[in-house]
Amino acid sequence: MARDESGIADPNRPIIVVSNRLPFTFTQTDHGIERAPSAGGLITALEPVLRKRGGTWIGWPGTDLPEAGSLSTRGESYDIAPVRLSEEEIEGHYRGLSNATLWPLMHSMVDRTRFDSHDWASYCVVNERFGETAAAKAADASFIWVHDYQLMLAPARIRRDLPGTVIGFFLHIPFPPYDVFRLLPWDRELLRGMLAADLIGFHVRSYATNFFDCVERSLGARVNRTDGLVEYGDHTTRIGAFPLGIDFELFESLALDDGDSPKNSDERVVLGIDRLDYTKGIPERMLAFEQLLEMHPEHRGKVALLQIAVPSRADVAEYQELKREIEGHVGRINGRFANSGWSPIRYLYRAVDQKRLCAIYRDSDVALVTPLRDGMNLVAKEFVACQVADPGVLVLSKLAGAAQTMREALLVNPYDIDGTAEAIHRALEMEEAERRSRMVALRRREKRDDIESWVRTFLEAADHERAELHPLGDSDLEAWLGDFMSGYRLALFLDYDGTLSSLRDHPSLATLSPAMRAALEACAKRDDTRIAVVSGRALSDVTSMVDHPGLIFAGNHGLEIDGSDFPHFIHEDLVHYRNRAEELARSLSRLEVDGAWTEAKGPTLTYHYRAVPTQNREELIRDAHRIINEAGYQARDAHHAVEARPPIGWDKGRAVLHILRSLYGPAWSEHVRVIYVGDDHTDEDAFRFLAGLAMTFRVGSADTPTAATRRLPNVEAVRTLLEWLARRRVQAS
Ligand code: ADQ
Repeated sequence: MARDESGIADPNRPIIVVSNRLPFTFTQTDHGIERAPSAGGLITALEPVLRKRGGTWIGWPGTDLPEAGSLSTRGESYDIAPVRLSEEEIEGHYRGLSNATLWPLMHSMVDRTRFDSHDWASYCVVNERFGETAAAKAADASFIWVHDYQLMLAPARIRRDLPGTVIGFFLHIPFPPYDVFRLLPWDRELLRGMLAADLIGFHVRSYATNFFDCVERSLGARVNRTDGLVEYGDHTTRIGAFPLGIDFELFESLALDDGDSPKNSDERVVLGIDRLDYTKGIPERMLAFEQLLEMHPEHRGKVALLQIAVPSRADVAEYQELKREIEGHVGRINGRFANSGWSPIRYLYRAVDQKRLCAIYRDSDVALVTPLRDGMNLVAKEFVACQVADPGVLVLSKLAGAAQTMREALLVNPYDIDGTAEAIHRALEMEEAERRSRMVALRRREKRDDIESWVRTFLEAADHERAELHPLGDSDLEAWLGDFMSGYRLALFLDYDGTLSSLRDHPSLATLSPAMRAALEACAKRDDTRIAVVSGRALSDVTSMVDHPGLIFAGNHGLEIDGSDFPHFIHEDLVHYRNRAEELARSLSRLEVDGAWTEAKGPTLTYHYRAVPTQNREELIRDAHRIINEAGYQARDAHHAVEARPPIGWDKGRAVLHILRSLYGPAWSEHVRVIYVGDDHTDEDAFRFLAGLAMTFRVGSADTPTAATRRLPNVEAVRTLLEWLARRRVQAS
């Protein structure tokens, strides 16, 4: 159902765009700050949208300007909000992680990919800044649209400040298969960063499919591929394919203008236009053209390859090397075939203005768009829009996103040099009737699916109630746990607060719901199942809250354990720390202001500040940490609380191991399957300890990382899990 009050898709509504680059590159000159349009597909696509609708574009101005903070829009119908980056950040975030890691990896060019943890640190800092700036500049906006691979963590940062704002994310480059994406040491972080958005768009379905595989297999998220939904923790994200289009009418009208023609007399032109980038397959294209002249000498003297490459990332060594390689091919091929009146390759290393570009598209006989991998590729679409007279032929790489829809093009494998040469030959020989039929179909589609239609479709998809996946059900649990548990007994470990009971203002209010109690009892009745409740509460407290005789209870994060048929355990340092905790409680009592209070739990204690007004919390939390640390305890943050724990290397992980060994002996892992469910970071000790040994679930929000195998959205999902476990077939005793 559309959200009336947000009206995100309203064409008169300004939009907020966040992308790495602003649409203009600014440079400091002797005459002040000068600006030039930025190059590249993202800008070509979005600039006209902002120009028509108005709004704000948040991005890096392309250089570190002393006055960058005061850049004005100067005559544009939208605002510009610059994000400043230091030279070191440009190196780490932009040249490093964005362009030396993500760019090649996302294009499945693994051998070119560099992994450097300093770059990653810089990427995190810069994404933090972009997110912070966007949240501040667009605090009142109902919708923020983040773009591309340089900002994959930004949605999560914006979400922290603006929990209710609709966040969209669009990836302009491919999303690679799971086996490639997981090579990245920070794959999970990036996936989590993106999943904070409400809507994630890719160019084509296969990228969305790869994304589903990654979030499912690397994060353990729950997915519904048919409806395009991913549930991770308590947040659900819509996923969709939104093939980007161009401003068809603009390109068509520029082509209809009488512009300069690149033609020399009746020479036929095969055209290549690209940013100078190794993904675009420019050397391979030249080799294919050379092969054409080799295999079909009738084209010699009659056909030329016009290659126009716009400089890109020219300060990066790899791009300089590519430039030299291309120049080498041009020299060699021209040297080999040229005669006094004809050169086979004309090569221009520069940007061309849009009007001239359109005339070149219009007057070319063949467009050779042969990237080795490309998210979409707008050049193919621009060429089609400009075929207003005698239509040319589009030869298009199968490995460009554009090939998924532009099926009337001659599709080629750019790595197959002979095959591409044959396709060029076929294009040059194609009869007018066939050329026309193919071009009519291509043009009709691009005219219909133009940039406006793309924006509208994306915004309409964003303009929905927050998505929700169907509740966790038997089929999910069967898929996750069926094989894992089959034939084994079960040891089930459950945290209490936030896992078995919802979090409340005061611990005494967090009681078990009747349905949860019934599910727990049904599991506890089974001969093949042992259940331990592992809590930060004092042992007596958690025992009385659950009040079930058949269970094992671990209190104080496992310092004290007791239960039916279980040898009572008390950690050897417990008495010592029980005495010291009284002293600590006295020191903390002076922080018991504004409703804050200290819960004494024997050897540990918890300082609760849930009732304290938000603006007064920071200082109290800092002081609580200090006092706890000075008393020789470890301070750890919990849900609206700071916990003080004895520094004795004992935690929920150790407690779980102790219980498993006591119940099943040292070879416990051969006899029993283990499931652990918890909701806060004290459970992370158990998740880490059990990694690879058990199925672990973290309950609740996904705003912090977890070592758990999977997440569950809420306490209701925990109940569903227990009900499923209670129903499963009885295993050997
Ligand atoms: P790019 O890799 O930049 O974009 P592409 O989609 O082809 O690739 O866009 C290039 C743009 O630059 C086109 O609009 C083209 O007209 C322009 N251009 C190229 N050479 C030029 C020249 N010499 N002079 C002037 N203009 C020139 C990224 C992804 C793509 C995706 C786009 C949009 O890599 O796969 O299609 O974003 O999402």
